[in-house]
Amino acid sequence: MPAVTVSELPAHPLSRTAVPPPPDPEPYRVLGTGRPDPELWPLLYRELVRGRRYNTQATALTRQGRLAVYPSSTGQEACQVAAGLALGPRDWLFPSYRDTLAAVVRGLDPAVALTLLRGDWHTGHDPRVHRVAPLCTPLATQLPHAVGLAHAARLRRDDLAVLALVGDGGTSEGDFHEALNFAAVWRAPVVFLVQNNGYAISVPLAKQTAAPSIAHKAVGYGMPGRLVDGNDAPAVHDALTGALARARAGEGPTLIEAVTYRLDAHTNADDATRYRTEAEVAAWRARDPLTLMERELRAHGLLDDAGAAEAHEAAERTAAALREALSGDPELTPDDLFTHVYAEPTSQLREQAERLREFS
Ligand SMILES: Cc1ncc(C[n+]2csc(CCOP(=O)(O)OP(=O)(O)O)c2C)c(N)n1
Ligand SMILES: [Mg+2]
Repeated sequence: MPAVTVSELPAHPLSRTAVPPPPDPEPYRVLGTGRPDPELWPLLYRELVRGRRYNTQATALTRQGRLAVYPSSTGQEACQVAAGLALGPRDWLFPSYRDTLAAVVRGLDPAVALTLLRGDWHTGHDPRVHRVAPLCTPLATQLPHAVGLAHAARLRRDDLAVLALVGDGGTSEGDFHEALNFAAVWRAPVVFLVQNNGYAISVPLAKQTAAPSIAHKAVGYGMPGRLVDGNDAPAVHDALTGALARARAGEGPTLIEAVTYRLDAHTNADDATRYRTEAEVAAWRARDPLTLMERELRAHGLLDDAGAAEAHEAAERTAAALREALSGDPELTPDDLFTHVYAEPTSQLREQAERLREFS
């Protein structure tokens, strides 16, 4: 039999119709490009100010023993605020442990949003009412859940989009691959926002991936990849709004990489001076998302001292309400550890519950 070369064989059918465009060569920016939005920008600014205050207050509450742990999004507020505001009322948010602020901007009560981080076993809110999934600590596991919900919505012809948040470190998890692959094949209405803050605790991005950018990974899955300045709130908002509209229109998923920086340590339990220099932090502090937004608003005459003072007063009210809500000890029942594990507790669980009761 004559040898047949691979190119002579009938091609395997592929589901994609078009090769996705290459990702943005440089992070997409709106600030500094002379396109002010007098409605959106002041709103973004007020939420950025409130968000920063929320972060500092929650961190302070960990020092006072009122909160078990707080992974701060200080420095990443542009991503958080843009995520919370870009969603439509029917859309869903799937946050990670660092995305409390996005959930608050989406409408969750600021104190309720901290329920898990206070050490409770439940989220404190009903995900179906708020369309906010529980904050997810196991890295990237929120992504297949987000895709599942998005795919189910599409099958039901439910007109919504899902926004799933993940960190740069989370992109190395198998769940990231499975979620993006499934979403692209089935054109699930989902947007993946990677907040690339340069580190997974102490592990720098260079040790995480050899890809030219995280956005480039999109191409291999057959979806568009966007690279965005993650400290430019209008740019992140714009990229998200476009990708969510695309998802709702049945055009499939998008991967967005937002380049940002966590100005605080990984959590209150981490010492960031052990793995990054003061000079590096100072360089990013100079690109603080709040300062960038405020400078630009003032330059376009969209903010004056009175407006800034008003934003800070509103932020103080949020902080005061948070302090008040967390001023007492939560009422926790140790037995709750076992209550919802299985419909029928196993003999081992019953034994463990018994032992715990002896200690408490
Ligand atoms: C499956 C899993 N492995 C390891 C951890 C421990 N862990 C918690 S946060 C973290 C770093 C994650 O970094 P990144 O995804 O970049 O998010 P960031 O904390 O920077 O927002 C790790 C390894 C975890 N929570 N889940
Ligand atoms: Mg990170």
